[in-house]
Amino acid sequence: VEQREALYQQIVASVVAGDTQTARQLAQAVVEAGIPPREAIVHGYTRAIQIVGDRYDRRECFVPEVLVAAEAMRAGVQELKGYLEDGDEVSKGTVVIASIEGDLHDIGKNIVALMLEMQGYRVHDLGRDVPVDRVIDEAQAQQADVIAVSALMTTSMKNMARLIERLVERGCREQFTVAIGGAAVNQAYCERIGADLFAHNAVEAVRRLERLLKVD
Ligand code: B12
Repeated sequence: VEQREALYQQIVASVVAGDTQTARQLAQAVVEAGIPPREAIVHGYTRAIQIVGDRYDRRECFVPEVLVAAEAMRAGVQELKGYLEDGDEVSKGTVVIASIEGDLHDIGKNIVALMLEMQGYRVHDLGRDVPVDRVIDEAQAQQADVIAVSALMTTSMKNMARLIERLVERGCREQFTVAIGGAAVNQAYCERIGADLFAHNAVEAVRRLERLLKVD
């Protein structure tokens, strides 16, 4: 247990430092030590990016640091993904996720996608700047339970309202739980446009979704 915690701390340090090579090597160390990849992702890689995000919010670091940390996280997680056993676990539901039309920011969206995947959801990531109607097309094609969209700009957040409108116009609003997030939006906006869920961060997103889907 101590060995694991020590390894997690090394992972956190490597990601925070944006040291991609070490982050990748430590993923190999995880595999060799027989530690479940899922655990290392949650307690190492995603914990690290959370720390970097918090630092950014407190203005203790800048965009380049966030970007290299995200890259280091991606490298480590990529390495571990091959070892995730995708067996017996029943999916908790299918999520179609995207950065909304007009928005190229995807670091936060990627973290949310990763966390949901780690928690047992089937996640279809459509990428960034995804047209509203394409999001809906994919959600229908995948028979998704949840549509999750991210917006970091006041210009692109409007397309979340359009997404809801289009769902209503296309007669399929009731088929999906719509989750929104990203620094541009908040709970009040969520309620105003008639989305189902807002969360400040990826951990809260998972928790709230869990609660919401259970009630349904
Ligand atoms: C990094 C960054 C970039 C990078 C993006 C790289 C990438 N691959 O994503 C680059 C340099 C490319 C970039 C470009 C631009 N950017 Co920029 N960028 C940022 C910055 C500094 C950080 C964003 C970030 O990654 N944060 C870290 C992540 C982890 O946090 P997060 O995204 O909020 O995600 C968390 C939560 O919000 C939540 N969450 C996120 N998504 C979702 C989804 C769901 C469903 C849920 C439940 C939760 C959830 O969980 C996440 C994890 O905890 C912000 C500043 C800021 N305060 O946000 C500006 C910012 C968002 N950018 C801004 C702007 C203006 C731009 C540009 C237009 C700049 C330009 N003139 O070219 C372009 C935009 C191009 C476009 N069309 O999108 C403005 C937006 C202003 C506004 N209010 O509209 C900001 C706020 C900076 C500022 N203060 O002016 N940017």
